Amino acid sequence: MSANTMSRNKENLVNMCDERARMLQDQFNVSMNHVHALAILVSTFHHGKRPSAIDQKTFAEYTARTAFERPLTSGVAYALRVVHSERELFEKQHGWTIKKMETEDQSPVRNEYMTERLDPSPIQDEYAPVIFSQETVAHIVSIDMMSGKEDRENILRARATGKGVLTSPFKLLKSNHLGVVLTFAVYNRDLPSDATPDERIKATVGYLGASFDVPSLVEKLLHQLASKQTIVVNVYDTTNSSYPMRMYGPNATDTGLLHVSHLDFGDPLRKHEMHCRFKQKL
Ligand code: WA2
Repeated sequence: MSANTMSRNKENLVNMCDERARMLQDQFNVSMNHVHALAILVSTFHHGKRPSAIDQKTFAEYTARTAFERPLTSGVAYALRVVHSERELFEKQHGWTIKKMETEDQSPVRNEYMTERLDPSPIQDEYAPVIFSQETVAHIVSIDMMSGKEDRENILRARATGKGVLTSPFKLLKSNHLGVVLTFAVYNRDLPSDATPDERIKATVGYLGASFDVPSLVEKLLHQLASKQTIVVNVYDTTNSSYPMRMYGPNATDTGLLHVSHLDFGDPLRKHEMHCRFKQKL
């Protein structure tokens, strides 16, 4: 192969990869902005009105009709902050008990009655039971999101920072592949941007979260583009550079030329990259 052809191939790979990375990042950013707007909606119409103007039915209808605004998400939900002293009254008012999240190894084959068969959450200082959900993630209603490691870390970081935060990739409930969860805290008042973490934690009333089913949604996005036959795309969480986690794409096969495009999903604590290769050795 001439040096000329090789540099043309390299240039092609760089362009295709950067274009895909930019598309994915843009769609992620758009989705994130709309999840943020949902957090403000809940703050305004659930916590800001007496009686609340939002119930499960309203939330389900509104989130279904605006799903097109959050192209990479598989569902959104709202978890309320409940301290232990309020648990009994909360459970009586809702007519269900706060459930513990089940990890994969504890989970036999589940059906639509899943949450009714989950164990009640053991006693904790506070809980984050899901009270509203988009229909697509109805299976998480009544589950204490603080009882799942990744969700809990997200909740604690979201409320202390006031920013949208991301988990590392993990297997979402009732899903067969890896995804990530995005969380925004909801506060009981409009906090100034320089509020301290302590002020934020005290003012927290709940958590608006979205799940990103990465493999199926990235697949859908890349499918809209030509050249699927030409290049292999992988997406990695490279937060821990010694242990990159593959979020999307096949187990990498080495076909020579590789290009890495940077991805920014808006959470400075997490690092992501897109890796592109030619399918055939050129
Ligand atoms: N949403 C959907 N599937 C999940 C999940 C989740 N978390 N966690 C595990 N599988 C209500 O941050 C608050 C959503 C959590 C928000």
